[in-house]
Amino acid sequence: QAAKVKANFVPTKEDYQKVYKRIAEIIDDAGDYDDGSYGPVLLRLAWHSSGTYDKETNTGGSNYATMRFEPESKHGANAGLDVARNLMEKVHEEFPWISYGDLWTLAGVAAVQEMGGPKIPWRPGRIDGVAAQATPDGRLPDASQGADHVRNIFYRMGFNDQEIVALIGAHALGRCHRDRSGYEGPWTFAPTTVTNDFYRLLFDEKWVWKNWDGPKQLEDKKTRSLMMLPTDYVLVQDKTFKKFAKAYADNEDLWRQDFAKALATLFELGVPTQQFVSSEPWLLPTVDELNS
Ligand code: CCH
Repeated sequence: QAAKVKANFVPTKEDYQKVYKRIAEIIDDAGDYDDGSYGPVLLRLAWHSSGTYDKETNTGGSNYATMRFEPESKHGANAGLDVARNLMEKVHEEFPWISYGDLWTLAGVAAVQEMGGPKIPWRPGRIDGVAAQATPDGRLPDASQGADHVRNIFYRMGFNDQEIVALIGAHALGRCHRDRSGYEGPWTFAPTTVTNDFYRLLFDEKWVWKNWDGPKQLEDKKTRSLMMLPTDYVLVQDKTFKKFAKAYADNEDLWRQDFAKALATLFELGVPTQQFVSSEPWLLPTVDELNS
């Protein structure tokens, strides 16, 4: 693969912007897939490639893109992310100089920004690693568990309670797939638009356990068309989590700011600072901004 990259080629910010633009086209070109956008599944790929980080051992995170290799690609939590990886493989064929860690996190940034979210500060510098750098199974959260588990997982990455609550608001986007996680359904009525609806619905709707043969999940009593995972529901059961969730339900701008900050941190987990090509992260323009 490296042979395809011209010797001495040093990509500029404009080159990364071209990759962003290509990703944005793919996000929109989803046809009948899910709700008509690849944005949510690309964001999930970026998160799962970063969320393996352990601050004690400084292992995992987005640096080496080890989800390319088995067994990490086969870890239960990553079921269905082959869809996102295959989409990004096509982009990589076109731009073979970009590392997979940069490509996947840039796709997460593009997904959020193109679906109407806040600007996510981002900069390149991740390098392709090898299978031996992959982390063991079990580093990503298990949706069937409670507040202690959620804290253990996210504290291990270095996040606090406020950041945990801000990050999980990403569940305004996308849906659960029976054949991937076992869970089923979307969290909001607008799963391809970045909103604080996840928090608003948590407070405004009455949530009841779904009566079915699948894993324990909640549904909204009124329409029975929306869902919450047990881990989502702890955000209104745990006192500290609830305080932040309420603040985000009441103030969308506050959430957008906190979400952008925490997501930028998440995407840089495990990347040695000296690897970044720029001392400050960039704010990349959206496709709409480029065209206007
Ligand atoms: Fe998530 N998430 N997530 N999640 N997630 C699922 C789907 C998405 C948990 C479990 C699940 C974050 C935190 C958590 C997205 C972004 C983020 C699914 C369904 C499960 C289960 C997968 C399927 O069936 O396809 C748990 C547990 C936690 C924390 O406790 C964080 C943090 C983020 C990003 C910042 C997105 C987006 C999706 C939708 C994917 C799609 O394909 O539509």
